[in-house]
Amino acid sequence: MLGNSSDPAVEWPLVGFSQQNREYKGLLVLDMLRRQFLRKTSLSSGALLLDYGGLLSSPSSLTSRDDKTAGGTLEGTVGFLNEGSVEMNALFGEELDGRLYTDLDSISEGENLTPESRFYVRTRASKLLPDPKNWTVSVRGLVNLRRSMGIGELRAKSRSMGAHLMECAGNTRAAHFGMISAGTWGGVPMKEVLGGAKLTNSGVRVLVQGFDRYAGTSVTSTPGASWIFDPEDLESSGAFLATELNGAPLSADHGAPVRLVVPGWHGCACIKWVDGISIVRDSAEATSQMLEYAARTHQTGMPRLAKEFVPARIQHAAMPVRVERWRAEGKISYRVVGLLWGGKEAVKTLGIRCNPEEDYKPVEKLPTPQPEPWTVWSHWWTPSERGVYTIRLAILDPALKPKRLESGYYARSVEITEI
Ligand SMILES: Nc1nc2c(c(=O)[nH]1)N[C@H]1C(S)=C(S)[C@@H](COP(=O)(O)O)O[C@H]1N2
Ligand SMILES: [Mo]
Repeated sequence: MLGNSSDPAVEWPLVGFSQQNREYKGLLVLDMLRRQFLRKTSLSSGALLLDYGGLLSSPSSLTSRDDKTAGGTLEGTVGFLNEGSVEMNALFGEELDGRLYTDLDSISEGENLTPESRFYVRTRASKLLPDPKNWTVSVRGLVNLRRSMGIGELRAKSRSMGAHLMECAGNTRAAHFGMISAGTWGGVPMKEVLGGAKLTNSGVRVLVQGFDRYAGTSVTSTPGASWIFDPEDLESSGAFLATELNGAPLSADHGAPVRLVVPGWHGCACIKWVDGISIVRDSAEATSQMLEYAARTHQTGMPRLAKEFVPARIQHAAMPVRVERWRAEGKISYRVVGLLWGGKEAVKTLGIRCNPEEDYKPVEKLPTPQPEPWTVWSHWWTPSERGVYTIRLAILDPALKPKRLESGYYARSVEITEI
């Protein structure tokens, strides 16, 4: 069974990281303070009050202070219910069962990158990984295109490929949906790696394979990561082989010395430790990695051939990442902060509802234009009674029908005990 539950080791962490100055000290401090605060208090009344507004007053800080936040005090956050108790922002496990889940709960407006150390990991580097010094990526197959690029050449040709997010198609509630992260990448466009060969409309496909032999046996995953692409999709997505993440060489767990990044596609297509590219027949069979991820990338059934796969693009999606409890003039109100990502088109209206009996209302604060690679939104909410609420987002633009979002996949519940 390939449902999301088969991948308990979901993925994870984001923290204040301003793209302009590559600093995230303010955020980390805030994060630490907040954590200490949450640990020391049960968030009950009489608890020490932490004034986020004051802490966040520097211009580079995350939370923009609108009228309510300026006059009020942030008392704490309300945790999401039924999401499992996995460790966040920390590497654990080994090889195919190794993970790091990005903690999204401290993300704030204007924050658009995940520090490398908190960028989610789904599969850690193999203990058998060969020495990167002698790494080569060979290109071979049907067309007359035998070439190979050494890691030295790839590094020398690497340049900025922009900011892109990555999300595991198996991103799950059990890991607080922490298998999503965003970073700036450096690398070499696939087009160049393929020697500029004209592959589109030539009846071939491109198989990208990574090193996938492990010392141990996995309990969660099938080894053998490779994906077969329509050359057209590689070109239109701007796919590249990456050697750098956030301005530093890739770490082993993120695919060093070189990995594929397919902007806008799910992580399962972004093969790590790339060691071979093959030009294969149009009728090539889907790889085991493609089959493992078929359901999670919205395929119809389990297609036998690679060409029967629809592109594993990330559709529009949105979720709450934090529910803050504020007090202003003795009154309590809540602020829901969340992410919007995926899809190509800008979203005109993002709808939110905190209760299945209600209609969706437009999210109050949705930045326009929506920044790349993801957007942080916020919405004030005053529940009328105590109880459990399920917060769900919807894209209200009629032309957009993202399957996963509409299925309720990213809905998250909280219990409100104070009103
Ligand atoms: N060689 C190899 N590449 C791989 C995988 C793998 O198991 N082996 N996992 C894929 C999956 S399912 C995801 S979500 C992304 C995760 O990349 P990250 O760990 O750098 O976040 O890598 C992809 N690339
Ligand atoms: Mo994944």
